[in-house]
Amino acid sequence: MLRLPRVYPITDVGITGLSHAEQVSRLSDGGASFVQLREKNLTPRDFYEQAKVALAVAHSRKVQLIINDRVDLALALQADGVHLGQDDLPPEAARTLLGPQAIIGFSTHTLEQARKAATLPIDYLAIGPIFRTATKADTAPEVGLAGLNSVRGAVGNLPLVAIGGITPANAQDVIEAGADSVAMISALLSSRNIADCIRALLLSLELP
Ligand code: 3NM
Repeated sequence: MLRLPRVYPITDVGITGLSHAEQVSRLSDGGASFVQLREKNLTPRDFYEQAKVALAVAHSRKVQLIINDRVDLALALQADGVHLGQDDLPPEAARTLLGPQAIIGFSTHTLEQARKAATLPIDYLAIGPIFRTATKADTAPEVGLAGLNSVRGAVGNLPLVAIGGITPANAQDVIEAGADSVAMISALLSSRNIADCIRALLLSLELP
């Protein structure tokens, strides 16, 4: 079973003004061992080129790197895995293409979706948005801490990542409500020092 770090950082070029590779480098400086590359604006070709550099940085630092949405890029780059949304290639198809070793994560937004997802060939489930977020447009309604707790109960011991509106101030509550890991974009990437921010978070949320 996949053991995720307590903090699940996701890159965002718009927020940081930094390349994906530079973000991986700073996150790794702060102790990140797992990063998702998320890119919503570049062409597949440009994302491929940027992700290639980011992956070289990640693997030189023993950081696992997964690609948001794009199974083709994950496959072409030999990334560690892919994170899929409800409208991406189905997880079963991604598993067939990427093989048994790849990490496959899957986003859900309701208890019902989470229940269904628990039977799929995935390594972890994401549920969100937990709180209101400005980072992603058109999100589903907020799940809240009580909703997160219900999802935890419904998916057994499948690794569970909470996402959406999570900050250093509420991360502990999110873990206590049942998340194994907290995904963070804006609260982490808009901090003055990304490495210091994730280092402090990892320390404060340490696994038992
Ligand atoms: N997915 P922030 S919410 C990428 O609900 C993403 O599935 C969500 O960014 C979902 O940490 C979200 O800045 C944005 O709130 C998370």
